[in-house]
Amino acid sequence: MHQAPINMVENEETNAPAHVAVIMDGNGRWAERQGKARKFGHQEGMEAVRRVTIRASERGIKVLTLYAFSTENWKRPPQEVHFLMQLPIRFFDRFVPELQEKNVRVNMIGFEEKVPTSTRKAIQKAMDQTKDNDGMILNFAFNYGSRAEIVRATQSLCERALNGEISISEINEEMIEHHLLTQSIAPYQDVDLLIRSSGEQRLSNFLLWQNAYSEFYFSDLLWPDFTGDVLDEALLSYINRQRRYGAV
Ligand code: V07
Repeated sequence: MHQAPINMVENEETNAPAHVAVIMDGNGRWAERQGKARKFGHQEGMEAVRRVTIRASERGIKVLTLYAFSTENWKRPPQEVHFLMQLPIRFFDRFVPELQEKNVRVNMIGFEEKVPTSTRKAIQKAMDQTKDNDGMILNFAFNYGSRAEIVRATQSLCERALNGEISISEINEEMIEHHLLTQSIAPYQDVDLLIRSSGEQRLSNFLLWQNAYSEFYFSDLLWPDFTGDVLDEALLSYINRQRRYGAV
């Protein structure tokens, strides 16, 4: 079932999602199916990132969060981890001009500590270069893990309480939210639409707090086969669900 593309930018009444988050799954499997090494899947996955980023920005999405590397991915073979760590560098070498052209701002959420300096520098450079863009935020979840994020927020709040800056009974949802990594994409911390590719239907420690009220869209396509039109289908599905709620 293929639905016609939509143009939500021109229609402010459609309740388009502000924050779309994507778990980009299936790169390794895509490569294996073609009898190629996993890194070819990752490389093709990067092209899908480009396609989806452009379409999302054309659709007026405010934040597109992409789950690129989870804290669990360190368990993969060292050479694959090494290859994955190079991908942000390659990504920005190729796509920063296009991101500028589309007025996209780059952001990152994740734990930078273990990320190699060269990778960190490339990400920081891209963030600096695009900091004045006021279009869509392209937010990479890189070395991200949601439980670790919540642990860190808890530690910060406990520290503030011990220092007497806040009282324990004062801690509320807003205060916790303020200490999560997604504070950098305020006021769009909450995910509206979560997409996962390759037929898996799990959250995998991704934005646990922020997905509390999101709609889920699952696609059987492997991530390197994902296109702008598939994103449109997901957006349309989201809008139709919103319409149905609205009708009740
Ligand atoms: C990665 C390509 C897309 C599919 C998922 C796995 C492979 C882009 C990035 C990236 C990350 C941070 C950043 C800029 C770009 C990336 C990893 C893997 C680890 F600031 N694609 N991509 N990072 N793949």
